[in-house]
Order: sequence, then structure tokens, then C-alpha cells
Amino acid sequence: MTAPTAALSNAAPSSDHTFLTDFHHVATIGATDNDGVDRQALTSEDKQTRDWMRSWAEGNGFEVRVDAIGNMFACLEFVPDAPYVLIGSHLDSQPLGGRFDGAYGVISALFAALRVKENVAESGQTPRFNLAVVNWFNEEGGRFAPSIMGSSVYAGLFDLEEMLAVCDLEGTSVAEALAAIGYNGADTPPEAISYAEIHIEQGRILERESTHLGVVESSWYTQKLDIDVLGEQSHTGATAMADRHDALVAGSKVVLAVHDITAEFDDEALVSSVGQHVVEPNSPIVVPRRVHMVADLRSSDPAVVIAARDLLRKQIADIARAHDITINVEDFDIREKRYFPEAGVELAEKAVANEGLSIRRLETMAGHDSVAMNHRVPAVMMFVPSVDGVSHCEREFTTDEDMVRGLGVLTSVATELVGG
Ligand code: HGY
Ligand code: MN
Ligand code: MN
Ligand code: MN
Repeated sequence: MTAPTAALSNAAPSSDHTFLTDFHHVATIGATDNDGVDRQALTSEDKQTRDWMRSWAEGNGFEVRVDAIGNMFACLEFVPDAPYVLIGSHLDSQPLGGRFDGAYGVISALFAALRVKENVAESGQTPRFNLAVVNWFNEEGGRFAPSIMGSSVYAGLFDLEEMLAVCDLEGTSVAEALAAIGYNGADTPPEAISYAEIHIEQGRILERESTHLGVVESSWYTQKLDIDVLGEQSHTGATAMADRHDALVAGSKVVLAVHDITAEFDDEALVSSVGQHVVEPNSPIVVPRRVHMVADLRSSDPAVVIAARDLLRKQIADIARAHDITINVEDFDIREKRYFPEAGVELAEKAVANEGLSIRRLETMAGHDSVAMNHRVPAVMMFVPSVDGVSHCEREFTTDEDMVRGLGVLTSVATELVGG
């Protein structure tokens, strides 16, 4: 792990140095032994980063609000009753996740907002809109599915009450977990006029092309399959093979079918994996009665995902018949392919050109809060390079230099959006 840069006592509050010090400090919250973080939504580690953000924001003159689904907003009011430009990302992580995914976007947004605040004070020029930094609840969806939850409730895509009732694998609901860490807010969230987010690319395009930043033109089409394989529990010693209804044997064929279906399409047109897989009762001498799994299907072309899903449903029905067991398949978390507004893409390109940096347009295959916000307001989504294109794992890495560059561009974009 890179040694956190020692805080220079005389460093300006919004300086690059202070930004890096604070970023590397947050990366120690929920730190794992292999340079990653484990800060799943509403765990005590998530609470610690929320508390850190609240004290940082209040210490720098922001008003902090928490809404009913646990989204946190650090608000700067320049113009009474004017709507807000929202900038931000998420502080929650995947299990054994990376230090940069989400956290980079929140901390750079805090510093970009602080710089806008300082510039407004210095210039005496009143912006057109207000500015708020947001830490979205449960972007990752590792503990509570579906992912991109808090921003989808804010954007009106998900129903608040339905999401508050979602439970984790232990049966704890979102509502209970929010109350347990004291972030079951009741504040009215700021009304957004536009949204901007900066994030690590999580792929290897920028690195391969030695390009400083990316700007997102479109988001992928995706859906998940909730697959429940229901066999029969029995003794692994005393039960004749002909009498077994082994959910894990059939389930394993389903996992392979989800992987192998990608070969039916042009190279990389479809990406798919089963990421979550729970065996019950998971005892060494019991034939498994149930396997619950979630498959994630994504493509730039909606027709590919739909065709893959239909093919998979047929193959899974054949597996169920062959094993004489029940397999239930439910579609969920379907997200349409969407394009980001051209004006926002050009705004990012202009901000980057002003800094003498290089930029390229690309599609995002990873989900982001900007994908939800793009349904509600004009959104701008930018990327900085990921070393080796690795993410959702402890090896995830982005250099201090790239992080500072992205902060500079986000500050320019936020300044433009508030009309400063
Ligand atoms: O869905 C996604 O890709 C995100 O990481 N939650
Ligand atoms: Mn993310
Ligand atoms: Mn992620
Ligand atoms: Mn994401």
C-alpha cells in the first residue's frame, strides 16, 4: 500500500496534497490485508466513512443532509432556493474490493466543491446554481441487491419502500441496517439540475492508449438472473446415487451454461458471470438441497443480452428436466442502454483541453450512479485510468498523479455547471 502522504501542517485545505492525504486516510477505513477495502453498505466500516465525510464537510462549511434511503449530501448554498448541481459517487465497496472504486469520486467531489467555494468567495461572483457533493447509498449491491440502489431511488427508478424492505443474506433489511448505523435520514434531498461524476475506468482502454481521461458517451444494457436450484437434501453416504436430487450438481451445470453462452456471440459482444452462489445447507455430508445464484449479463447491444437470456432459460429448463429437479429463474435489475447528453461530453472535453490533457469517449460496461442520474438530469461521467484495468478486487490501483488530474477536471466541470 502506498504510504499515505504525511499531512503537511501548512498545506491549504483544498490543496492536492491535502486531497491525497485525505484519500489515503479514507482508504485505511475497512482496509484489508492486501491493500483493498471491505466496506459493504451499512456495515460499521461504511458508517466510519460516512462519519468521516460528515465531519470533513461540516468542518469545511457544508450543510450535511441524509435522505430516507441513506444518501448523504454535503450542500453549499450560493443562491437561496436555486437547484443544485450534484457531484459525487459512492463510499461503499465490494467485499474485498478496491480502494479507488467510488471513494475516489466522492473525495475528489468534496475537494472540487471546496475549490468552487473558495473561488466564489475570492471572485465575489455569485453562481447560478447551488452545489452539493453526494455519497450514494449502496452503489455496489454486494450486500443488498440490486446495485446502484440509492441513486436509483433518488432518480425515481426504484421505489423507496420496496428498497427499504430489501434484506441481505442474513435477513437484515435496509431499513434495519440504516437505523443500526444511525443513517436512516429524514432530510429532503437537494433538487438536482445536473450531475457529474468521476470514477476509475475499471477497464484497460485509457492505460493501453496512454490517455489521461475518458468521458462516457453511453452505458451498457444489462440484466441479472436470480436462479434458484431446488433439489432434495439427503445423506451423502446412505443415499443411493439414483435417489439423489443434488442441487449443486445441476447448479454447477447452470454456472457453466452462463459462462459458455458468451461463445454463441461475436468475441466479447456478451460478458456474463455468476458472482453470487450460496449452497444450502453447505455441510460436507449432506447432498445439497438448494443453490441460489445470481447471473450478470451485459452487452453494448440490448438484443444480445435478450437473446442470451432466452437461450439460457431454455438450457436451464433442459438441465432441470435431466436432473428431475426444479430451477426457478427470475429476471431483475434490467437497465436499458442509454446515451449521455452530448453537451456534457463536450463540457468534459473542453475542461480537459483547457488543462492540456488527452481524453477519449467510451462506453461504460460497469454500472455507476451516473447511469441512474442520467434518467433524471443531464449527467457527465468521466474516468481516470486503472492500472492493469483491474477493479472489484484488492489489486485495484490508480496513481496519485491521475487522481489529481481528474480532480482538476472535475473542478472545471463543476465550475461550469454551477455557472460560476
Ligand atoms: O453494477 C456495477 O457494475 C457496479 O459496480 N455496481
Ligand atoms: Mn463504482
Ligand atoms: Mn463497483
Ligand atoms: Mn459501479
